[in-house]
Amino acid sequence: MSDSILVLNGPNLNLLGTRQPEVYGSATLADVEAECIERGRKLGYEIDFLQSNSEGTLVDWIQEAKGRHAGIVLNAGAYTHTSIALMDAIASVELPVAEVHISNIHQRESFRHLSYVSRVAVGMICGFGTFGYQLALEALADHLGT
Ligand code: CA2
Repeated sequence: MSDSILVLNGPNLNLLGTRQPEVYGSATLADVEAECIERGRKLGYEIDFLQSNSEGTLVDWIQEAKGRHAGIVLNAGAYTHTSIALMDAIASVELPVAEVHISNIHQRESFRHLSYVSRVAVGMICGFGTFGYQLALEALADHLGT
């Protein structure tokens, strides 16, 4: 069993902390990465933290996670609501995925209410700001039995 968790971020999340703080808060993605590394250390997991704006790159990284990581924390950004390709990649990789969203997607526009990722994730956390990444790591570590 690998002792590392992949934290994967989708499109536009590189902009965290620079715009729309009323929706996404003021923490930058680098801040979130540092918090994940620290939380992972406490839980006994190394953290690989990645972001891409490209759907294909995210699919590649999910496929490559097999054998390298014990599980994935995934904020797929807007691809959450559109990407059958990401859903299929998760379904085929046979690793537990904890879905996370900074905002409460169910309080927002109706097009954000559908998540293809939720169909194949173990569970989903949303609405707790960037602290949701810590909650997702805790939940995934518990799921993995540590
Ligand atoms: O709430 C979330 O975490 C989302 O996954 C964020 C996505 C959005 O499309 C999903 O519906 C919900 C958008 C990420 C964009 O991130 C930005 C951060 C700061 C400034 C601009 C965009």
